[in-house]
Amino acid sequence: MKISVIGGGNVGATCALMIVQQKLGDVVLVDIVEGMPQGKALDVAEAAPVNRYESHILGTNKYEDIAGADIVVVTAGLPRKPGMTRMDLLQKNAEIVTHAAEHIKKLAPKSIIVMITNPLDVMTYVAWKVSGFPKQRVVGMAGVLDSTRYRHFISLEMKIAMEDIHAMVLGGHGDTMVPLPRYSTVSGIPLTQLLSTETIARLVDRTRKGGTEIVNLLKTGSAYYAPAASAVQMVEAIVRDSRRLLPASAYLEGEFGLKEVFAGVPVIIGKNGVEKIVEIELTVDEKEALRKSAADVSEGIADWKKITGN
Ligand code: TXD
Repeated sequence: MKISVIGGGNVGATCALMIVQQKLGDVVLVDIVEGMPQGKALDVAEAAPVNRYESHILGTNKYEDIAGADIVVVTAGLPRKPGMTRMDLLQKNAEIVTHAAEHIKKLAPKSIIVMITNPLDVMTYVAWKVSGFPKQRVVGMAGVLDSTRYRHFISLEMKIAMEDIHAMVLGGHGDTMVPLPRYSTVSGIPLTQLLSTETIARLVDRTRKGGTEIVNLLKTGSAYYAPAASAVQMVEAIVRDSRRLLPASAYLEGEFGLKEVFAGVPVIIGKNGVEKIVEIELTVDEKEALRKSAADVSEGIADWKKITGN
């Protein structure tokens, strides 16, 4: 397997490290900053004798090196800077993602794209549109991260092993994400039977603000260990064709009553990318929350179309 990671910043470099550590394939790490991806790749390679992985890792400034990749993880983008509006960030990152997607289309036409760059669901749409790939081969990572954060908070609250906790967080990646306590379980027991409504609401709120909590602590930059681990879990599901059922951003054509938008929904991930969207039953409130969340994404997509005339 050849796995390319576009963007060698915090998330990209951590993804590259985790991919080789988990022996998922050879990695090509691309960034526009001269020397940086080369340096990080060499650093990761130098840990191989101690960590015992044999995968090859190449750091490069040339997109040409992604040729023939099976999977491309896109983390390239700018973080929001002071004074920058959401629209400014959308425009800048859409340019970067467009540039990446054009190269992916040309150089790795059979690959599966795993998007990470924010605003996630809109950028996944941009990558899908620009690459012209079938919808199954473009998927965004957010739900796994939101769910793993939620699982961590449940585990802390209940003092129960994390591996017994499963959680489902749907919707767009952002303040309007939709955690589903009814579908979150501890060894099969619904969370709603184990915790009070108030406690669940508190954990949901912390999950919703999980990204901001880390940003406020770090002062510069945003989270990257859990985001990278989440992206690599999706990469693993593709590489091993393990058909994991995970929440991820997928293109919707009527599922959950939503159309022409990417949003976080339960999907089965395997060697073809999104093998299936699993339509689960939602209450009226949950449906409305998902609709609202997807409406935010649609607005972002409309903004991008306006800017680019697409
Ligand atoms: O849940 C999620 N999807 C997210 C998303 C969780 C965490 C981070 N999330 C977003 O991922 C974040 O808001 C950013 O949009 C991306 C990457 O985050 P990261 O923390 O890795 O940002 P960095 O460290 O600034 O790295 C971005 C790199 C940087 O090294 C740039 O030089 C590079 O992207 N970059 C490029 N690489 C290749 N090609 C082009 N055109 C390019 N432009 C910038």
